Amino acid sequence: MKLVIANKNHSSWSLRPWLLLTELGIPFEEVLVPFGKTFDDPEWKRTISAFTPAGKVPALLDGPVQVWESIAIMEYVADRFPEKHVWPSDPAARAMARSIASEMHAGFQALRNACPMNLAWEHAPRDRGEKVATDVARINRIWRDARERFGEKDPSGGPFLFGAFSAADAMFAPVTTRFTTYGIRLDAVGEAYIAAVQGTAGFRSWRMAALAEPWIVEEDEIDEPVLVDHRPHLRRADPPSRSS
Ligand SMILES: N[C@@H](CCC(=O)N[C@@H](CS)C(=O)NCC(=O)O)C(=O)O
Repeated sequence: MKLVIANKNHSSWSLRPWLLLTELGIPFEEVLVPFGKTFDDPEWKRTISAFTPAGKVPALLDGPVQVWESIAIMEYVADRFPEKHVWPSDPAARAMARSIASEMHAGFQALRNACPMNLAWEHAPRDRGEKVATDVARINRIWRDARERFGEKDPSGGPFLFGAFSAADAMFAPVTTRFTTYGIRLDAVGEAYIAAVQGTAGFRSWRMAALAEPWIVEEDEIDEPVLVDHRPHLRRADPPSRSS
């Protein structure tokens, strides 16, 4: 199988299936097509369109089978590798896992727009508006509910939403980085969950590769003072073009 992705520093959708495959120990070949200066760079679109009719990443190629949309990729992997337990085995846990994964896939636009994924920097906390605060509160609530109802009772004893790592964790992994990057604090359950996701071998390896990337995508670099620069070797030529 080949997984087509883009820049690890910026492509939150790419991270989701990549982390799922990596954490579940499913072998795949990574094909990374770096964005141009913007996300709709025509050259990038042309290259990506050879892999997926949707012209976006991620895309999974399995022989003649093409799968796109992160959630469809996860369902394909679940069908293809039933022994890997992409979703929790318990039907009630699985129902919640699919519900919250879908909620993530379709929602939280305010948070996603205001706080683009960027593993390179950390910014000072600040009021990012009511809609962002509503998204943050809902995500914290989801994590708390999943841990209380299922995660804490799972025989695996794992620290993830449903105990053992599942597709639900892969869907929320990029959000954990937004909280870190933008200094957004959660309750104790939320903070422990962020540490668990970011402590996985898969996430640490993704992050290391992201910080070593030589690319800047101006669209996703926000105009705020940088408290911590995890990529000091890479200085942008021009000031950021966008403020949030
Ligand atoms: N709903 C899609 C979103 C995919 C997406 O927007 N990917 C971004 C990269 S993180 C992309 O390809 N952007 C390029 C574009 O929109 O042209 C999914 O779940 O896979």
